[in-house]
Amino acid sequence: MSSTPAIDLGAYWMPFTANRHFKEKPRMLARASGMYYETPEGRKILDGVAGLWCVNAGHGRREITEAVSRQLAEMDYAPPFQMGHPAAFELANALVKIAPEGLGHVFFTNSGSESVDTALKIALAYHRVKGDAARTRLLGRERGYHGVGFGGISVGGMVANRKAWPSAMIPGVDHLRHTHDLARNAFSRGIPAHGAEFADDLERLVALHDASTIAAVIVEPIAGSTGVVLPPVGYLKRLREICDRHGILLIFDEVITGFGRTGSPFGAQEFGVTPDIITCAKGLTNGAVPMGAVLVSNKIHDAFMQGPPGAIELFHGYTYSAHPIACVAGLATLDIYQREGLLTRAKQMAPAFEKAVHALRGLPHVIDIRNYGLVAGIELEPIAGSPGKRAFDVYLKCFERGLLIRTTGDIIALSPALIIEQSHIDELFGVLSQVLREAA
Ligand code: PXG
Ligand code: PLP
Repeated sequence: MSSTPAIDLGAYWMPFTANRHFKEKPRMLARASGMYYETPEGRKILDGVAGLWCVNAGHGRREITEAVSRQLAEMDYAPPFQMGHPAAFELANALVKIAPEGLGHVFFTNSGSESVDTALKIALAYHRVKGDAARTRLLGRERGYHGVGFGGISVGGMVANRKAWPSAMIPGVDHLRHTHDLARNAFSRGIPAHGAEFADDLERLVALHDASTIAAVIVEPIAGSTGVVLPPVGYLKRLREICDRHGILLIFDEVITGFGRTGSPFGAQEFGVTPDIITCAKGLTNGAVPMGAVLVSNKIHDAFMQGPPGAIELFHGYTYSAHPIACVAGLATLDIYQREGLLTRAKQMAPAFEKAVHALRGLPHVIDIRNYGLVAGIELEPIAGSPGKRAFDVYLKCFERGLLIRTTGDIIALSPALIIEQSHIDELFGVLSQVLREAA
């Protein structure tokens, strides 16, 4: 058990963190294995959120480590523009195999944010190559999170991520209303019954802007970051129908719902709705190496392949697109998912997880509990005048007692690794219910 050597915490500007508060009393992690983190002092922390919704196969997977070290020794880097390396093609093929039918092509990025920017750019360019260049509007949804690029914050619907940059928003964006409806759907188990009609908000925007100006709609099948907002029964199907009626592309942002979180490889399959584009990241490499991907329909891809031979079809890409280290990490990860049946394991574990999370009903300040697959949201009544404080205090107390959760506003989000066993469920909800019981 080594203790932390004194580190100067000044230089590192931490992302999405209360830097000054953190640096007064830092929470450090040093090691990870399976369902647990360990602090530098050797304290075990049960990981209730798969890192940050990404370590779906659990921590410290040897197969990934070995694939990465092998690849580093063999070839550290290869330029992705006008050059290829085998693992890039292999990973694209492996992804297409688990993707919904018809999404036959893959563009690689390094994060969810880059996947979103890429997807939005492909959608705009698609209409242009089709001779429909007036379709320039992008539609997002209130309470959507699509990363932090300028494209992502523009279609995103979280005020804190938008308010500092009003003039930097990309033009022509509008938003559907969100689907959170506590009055009708509180304490739903699985998909909530009410709210398919929220999809008709797309018809309102079509009536306002005219379909001929709208390129694409982007939504998360389940909104994760804003506190686990589930799609009501029939909602996603209705969105798909309205998009089809008006020639609008449908993009599912599956950065969180991808790779087994819902009980299917992608939310698209779980909810029986096929979008034109899927963005993903996180679980693609089990969080071990940064990587994102954009899965694109054959229809869209093929439209780009009509130009003069020898011409570059899409002027877009990153220095680290299809980085060899990320590609082999992705291949090793998909292999683990397949071998261990993890892409559908959430279905098996969901009943026990659901039972445990709904047992928190009735604890102080709990105003809603919702769940699907291996994700759950627990909404607390905010303290008047201090939004977010109640949940953050729960977060701090849980960490002290050996449990890592995630909070957003006054909502607790849980998204454990898909390898979770009943004993971890018992431990997780044992700590959480105790902390909630003590909550002020
Ligand atoms: N889209 C969705 C749906 C996401 O959940 C991104 C895009 C951006 O991915 P990158 O890799 O650029 O972060 C995400 C990321 C949280 C939390 O608090 C969630 C995310 C990121 C950070 C925090 O729940 N999701
Ligand atoms: N800025 C400069 C000056 C660059 O040369 C590049 C890439 O060559 C970038 C930004 C983009 O970096 P990346 O491809 O890693 O996104």
